[in-house]
Amino acid sequence: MTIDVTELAELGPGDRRGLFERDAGIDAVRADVCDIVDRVREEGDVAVREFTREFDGVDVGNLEITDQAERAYETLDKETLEAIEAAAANVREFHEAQVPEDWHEEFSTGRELGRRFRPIERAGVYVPGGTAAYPSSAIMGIVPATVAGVEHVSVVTPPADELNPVTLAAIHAAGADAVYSVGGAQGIAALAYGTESITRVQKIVGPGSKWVTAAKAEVRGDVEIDFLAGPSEAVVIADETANPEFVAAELLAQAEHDPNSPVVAVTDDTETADAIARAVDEQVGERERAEIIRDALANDASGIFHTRSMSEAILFTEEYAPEHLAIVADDDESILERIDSAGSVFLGPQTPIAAGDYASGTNHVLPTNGLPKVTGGLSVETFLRATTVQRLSADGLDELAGTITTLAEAEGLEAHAESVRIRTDAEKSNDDAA
Ligand code: HSO
Ligand code: ZN
Repeated sequence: MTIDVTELAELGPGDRRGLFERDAGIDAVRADVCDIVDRVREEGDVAVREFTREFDGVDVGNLEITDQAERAYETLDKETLEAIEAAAANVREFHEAQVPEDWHEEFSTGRELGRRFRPIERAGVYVPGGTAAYPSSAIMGIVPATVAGVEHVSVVTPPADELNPVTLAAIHAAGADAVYSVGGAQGIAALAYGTESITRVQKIVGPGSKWVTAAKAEVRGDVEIDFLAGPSEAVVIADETANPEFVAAELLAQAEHDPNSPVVAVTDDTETADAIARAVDEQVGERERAEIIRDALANDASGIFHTRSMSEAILFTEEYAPEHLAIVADDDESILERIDSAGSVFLGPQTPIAAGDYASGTNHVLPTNGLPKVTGGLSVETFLRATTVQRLSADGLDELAGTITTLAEAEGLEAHAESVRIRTDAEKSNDDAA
């Protein structure tokens, strides 16, 4: 069997750690990445070109390839172009529905408070290359930024002797303003600090290899980032109504991303567990990326687990906090009710995770490694900042004066207290004169 069924209750502490303490695997490359980032920061384009020669084996001419992306878009075959446009339209529609309205409200007499939302000015999107091409990630990173109203959206993507035309076309279709042929840690450093050819940005988003992720960790602080994401992961909660072949196909789909992609099925039904294991076994040999999938299935954080109850499966999932969660069970909504920690949830037998990966409209740039416990995925808000606004009337200030001056004096900040009193005293003498 490619993958065995494990009784969840019988897992030892070491196995549990393997499941729940996943990490982005960046520690091993951090020292090297630190050197790359420093050199790009100090030497700009020269260092970018040198690292590109060393790591990508490419002598880049112009780093900027914005025109090339436009040409790729114009010359792409009709079918692929229509798929890009259809996916981008759904992603745009879903993200437009997220745009928050500015608001203000009078909470008590003369105390008006509100929030307003404004886009950041310059965003950078990392579009991965590697063993698969990722035009979909271009859409997922760029579209929310444009919907938020970001004025300059720069993209970096790894160079190649022949750049992937679908990725380039998607970058253009999604609405990037500038595209640069630089990948890896050097791409992140260039966006973070700027070079002669690449303007620095205020926030960097998007998934990438462990070098990219380590570089994002390195530049964080000097520039905002979305979050540190590791390889794709999925948990499927199944009950006896689930089609085991569909469940197996879900596991294999996310497993093909990376040998370190953790994929899990958890079910309270013994027969379903066995049937999923058999289906995985049958399907894996038929997949083009079978080797990667086999490695992913052998991962410490992968498995097919049988639980004694659905509650046990739910508690497991909550602790796992997966990037993707598919719930294929009769009472999927009530199971969902009991789960707070997942990046993106897929309900019912006809909702493959691939729908969210490409085309339904939700974003596929999602937190992994348990990060769904503290953050959601990429959204319009990623590119907005909220400002609070307030106005008090004389009555409104009067109402608050005692509270403010008492606390200000408790802090030893007498001038703060005075900035209130100077107003309330003036009001009082006005009233007395009237
Ligand atoms: N599942 C990946 C996104 C992706 N899948 C891109 C296919 N292409 C990370 O959520
Ligand atoms: Zn995927």
